Amino acid sequence: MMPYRLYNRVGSGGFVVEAALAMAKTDYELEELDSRPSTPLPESFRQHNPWRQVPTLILPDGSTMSETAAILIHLAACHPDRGLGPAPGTTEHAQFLRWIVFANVNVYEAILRRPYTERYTTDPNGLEAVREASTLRQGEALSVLEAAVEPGPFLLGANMSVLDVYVAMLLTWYNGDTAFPRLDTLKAGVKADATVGPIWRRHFGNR
Ligand SMILES: N[C@@H](CCC(=O)N[C@@H](CS)C(=O)NCC(=O)O)C(=O)O
Repeated sequence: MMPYRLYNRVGSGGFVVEAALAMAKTDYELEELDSRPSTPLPESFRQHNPWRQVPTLILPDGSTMSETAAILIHLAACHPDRGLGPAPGTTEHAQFLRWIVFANVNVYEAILRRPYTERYTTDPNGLEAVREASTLRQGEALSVLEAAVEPGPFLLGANMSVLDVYVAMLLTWYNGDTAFPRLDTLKAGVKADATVGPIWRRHFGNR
């Protein structure tokens, strides 16, 4: 079996997949693309992912996975004793799935409308309005996650899972001015984690 191979670039969404691989204590290799966050990837990247996005993960059997939420759920299932997420079939797992998908389709997607605005309108005069709506929608979705941190400090309670690492990353990218004190506490817990903290700092510094 080959090690996992993760295609990403520093400061991009593959951070959370790298963190999950480290939490799984499994072998992995990083393929870091020479590309700035918030810009399209080189056309040649389509050979790895037809949607031309990172994270893209090559599994030990040589098959390819993309889509952050799917990758996180898969890694948690493959490494059940490493604390990536709760056991399938439990109430906690239902919430784990719920919030990972929510973060992906509502928060991550809203964030993307800002750097990639031209994908969301054909009106050259409408770009700024799309960006403003993006920030509002990010805030609305993060408010739902903020309320879901109950009793905390993490989304599923006392134990940090890859869901929290994902939400902390998305919170860091939020560019609005709404305060999310519970999510700030969650993020502080993620950054303080002995395994995830160093990876965080390599991607996001002190943010
Ligand atoms: N739905 C995808 C979104 C991934 C995504 O948007 N990745 C960004 C980097 S954070 C990217 O590859 N952007 C280049 C592009 O979309 O052209 C996921 O959840 O993994």
